[in-house]
Amino acid sequence: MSLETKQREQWGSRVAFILAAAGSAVGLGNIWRFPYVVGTNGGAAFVIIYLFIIALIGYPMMVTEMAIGQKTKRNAIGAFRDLAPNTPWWVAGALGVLAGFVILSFYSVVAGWTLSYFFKTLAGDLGVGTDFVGTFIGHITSDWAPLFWHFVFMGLTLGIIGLGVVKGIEKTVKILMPALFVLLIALVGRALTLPGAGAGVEFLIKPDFSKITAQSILGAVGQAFFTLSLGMGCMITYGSYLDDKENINDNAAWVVGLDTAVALIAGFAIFPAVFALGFDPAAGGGLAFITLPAVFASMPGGTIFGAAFFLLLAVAALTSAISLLEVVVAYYIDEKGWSRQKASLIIGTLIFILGIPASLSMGRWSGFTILGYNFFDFLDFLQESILLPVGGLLTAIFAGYVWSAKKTREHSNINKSAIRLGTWFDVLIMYVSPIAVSVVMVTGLVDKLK
Ligand code: ILE
Repeated sequence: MSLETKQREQWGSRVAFILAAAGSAVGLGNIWRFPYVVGTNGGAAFVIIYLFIIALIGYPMMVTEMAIGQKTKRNAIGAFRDLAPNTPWWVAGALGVLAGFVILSFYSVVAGWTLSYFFKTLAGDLGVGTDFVGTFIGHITSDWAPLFWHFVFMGLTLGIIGLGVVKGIEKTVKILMPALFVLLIALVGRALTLPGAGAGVEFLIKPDFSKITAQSILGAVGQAFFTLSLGMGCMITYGSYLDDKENINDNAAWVVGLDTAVALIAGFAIFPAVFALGFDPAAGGGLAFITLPAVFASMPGGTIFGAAFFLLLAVAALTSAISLLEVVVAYYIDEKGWSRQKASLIIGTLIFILGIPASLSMGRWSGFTILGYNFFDFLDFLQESILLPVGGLLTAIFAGYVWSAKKTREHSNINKSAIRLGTWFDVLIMYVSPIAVSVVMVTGLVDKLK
């Protein structure tokens, strides 16, 4: 059914919107990526810089994307068309839709690993004496197992999106988000009571600024966009289902606050355990799949806590994946008049297909490279270095200069809210965000391509 015959869905309540948007933000980015980025960038000093970036760039960009969605009630591309008809600004939204498509294809592969690790841990396959590096490499380089779990994960994602905003997304996040918080708190409790956990806490709260390099600042900006689901159309799309009576400012603060809290709590669940058991905090992307299983294997109650951890990762990934698929599906529903079921099935299947070479590029197809990257890393490079920064930059310029900072601010200030946007918002959206994002993008690209 097209827009003319069917009313656009709306979130059932303010809490539903906050949980859905926080569900989008909180994902592999918080629990898998944040700890390892902190670990490889020296700990507390990086966390402090990251918090500044979240406040100065993350929050204003979150407000902006939600405001664009709420104001226009359109998908990411339609929203820009609506605010600036007959101009090429729709390209900013198109980058978001493309980012949603590309990110989900490899995000689902990683989410599949977490599902598989959940069952492996539960079955006791990751006990003391396991070769954790070998097991991980063996898993991701094999043909069928990762593809099977990628298939299962994409199936869940498209099933939920096929059900719709209220019956699918809202119902799912209302159950899974509270479950996620409970699991996370249980894990922190376990980690902090391990003997020797103090060193991990110290790593997160005692800054050593000599460890900060230009690269770590770039890393912090990239992490902020990824973790807050900015530049990928998610917050525009979710904002488009938000009633006009709802305020943006406080809701955006809740989402940014919850996302940041989960990342920090995940850090407090992981580093105390890593330090208590003498592992390397700078293990990189393998932290969650190599170091942590080793940690779990060597601690009392490890099977249960290990399984809980991977379940937590999978749940967080699912509430993010649905928001990425919704970005693309909403476009086909709004602009092409497709039914929700048709759009979910077709787009979900195409994303699954794009994920196949991403998964196989870890093993059988590792010889195939683009710009020196295997296919998985190429997709990651594409989103991190091009799609998100260019999309984010265009969105900031659009809000600051085309729709105008004043109008963006006035729209966000319409309803009663505890936080009021003042001219400080104009400065952040017109100067701070675009300049910071441009510098990060150019420096990052020069560094990567040299
Ligand atoms: N924000 C989420 C995360 O941190 C997803 C990023 C949507 C692609 O994992």
